Amino acid sequence: MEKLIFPVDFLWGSSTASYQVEGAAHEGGRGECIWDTFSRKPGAVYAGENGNVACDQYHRYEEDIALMAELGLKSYRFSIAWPRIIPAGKGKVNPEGVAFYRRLCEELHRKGISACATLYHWDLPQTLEDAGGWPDRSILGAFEEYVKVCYKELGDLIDMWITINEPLCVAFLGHLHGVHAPGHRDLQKTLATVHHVNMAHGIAVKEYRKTGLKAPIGITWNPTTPRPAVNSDADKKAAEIARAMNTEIFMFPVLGKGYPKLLAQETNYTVPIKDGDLEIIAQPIDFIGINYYHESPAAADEDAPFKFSMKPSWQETTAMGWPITPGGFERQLEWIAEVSRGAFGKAEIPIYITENGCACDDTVTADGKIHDRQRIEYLYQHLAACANVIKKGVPLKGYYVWSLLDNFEWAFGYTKRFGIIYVDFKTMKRTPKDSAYFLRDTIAGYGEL
Ligand code: IFM
Repeated sequence: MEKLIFPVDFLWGSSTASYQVEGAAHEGGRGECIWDTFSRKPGAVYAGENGNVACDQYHRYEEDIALMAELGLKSYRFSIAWPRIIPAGKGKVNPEGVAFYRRLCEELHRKGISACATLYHWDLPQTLEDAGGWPDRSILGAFEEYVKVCYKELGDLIDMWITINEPLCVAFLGHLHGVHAPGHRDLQKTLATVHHVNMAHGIAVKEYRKTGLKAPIGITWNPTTPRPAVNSDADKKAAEIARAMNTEIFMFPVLGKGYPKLLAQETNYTVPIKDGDLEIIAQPIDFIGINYYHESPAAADEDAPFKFSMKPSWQETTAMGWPITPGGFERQLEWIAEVSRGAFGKAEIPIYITENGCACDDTVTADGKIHDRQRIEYLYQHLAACANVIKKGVPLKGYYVWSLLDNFEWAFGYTKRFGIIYVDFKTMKRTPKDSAYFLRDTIAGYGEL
């Protein structure tokens, strides 16, 4: 198959998130977060598992960074745990938490790896949830306080900032479907969360610009851009509603286009906006982060709350049951380049893939290795999609694989392995899978199957 070719300055990285890898949940002065509470709820997480130990990166970050360096990775995307920095959500800053992230970044820099920090990847301090959480507008004051502390304490060490990871999951999985913390099933709370997460992003960027720090700042979305199941007007409309409801509702206000009209027209749903909010949300950003895993077909469905539902696909699936759809990745990236072109008066907004990868049923074979051929093929196909869209003019500047390590996959606990590095959760031994070496070779310019 054709060799993968990327621009010389293409940024290669790997991604993780605090609750999924750090562990040390009750160490270093960290406060409780909503995932600590949610994972104690019977039936919420597979086998009652939790992130108490996870990959123990809190103690093993040097080993993890050494592995990144061996693979030629140039950037590490991690998230800052709000309850490690401000354990009670508001008020007292925890110096031990700050010191941990400073040590992490310093070690990354020593190994020539840049630090890409996500400010919020779902571990909300429990005290703030108790005060109303994301559906309550008072969260915005607390978030502002938290991000200012991060900029002040870590600003000299962070090379790239991401405000929020996947607002869609925060709002819909956590507040409508109840499958993520805090586990609500409430439409009004969901719509309020949509708006407050968008506002939190805008506030984070606005405050960042006041600091004079120069590292780029952006947001990470996981856009749903489905294809219509059937080539009919009804299914084409369903695909548009799905995109409006799951993607444009987050992306368009940030890009200065306001909330998608289709939302109110087709569903009668609105978000709780106050005067001036849209201006706050639409702060100029320096890049767009995209997390892509798969594309599904959408069909009209009068019985569904938003009048669409997702239909089965024919493609081979990963261990998550997600179809492997690199074609959808290309379509999505072209669409994002198109809708973001000209935003904030800029000709184009750089795009980074901040997550892409797949879960496989990996096993260690007798030779001590992990021959994850399906992941290699998945990565090859999705990287080929990236290379193709770059040729077509999409301003794609980098790619972070999800994930560096097998880790705590939220409600699935430790049953879904997304890492390019295998983690034995009993011994914490790390073993690079074949896919890690495939990625190393691709970074070095030898990406071929
Ligand atoms: O593990 C998650 C991550 O936290 C957010 N994006 C999707 C990944 C795989 O489900």
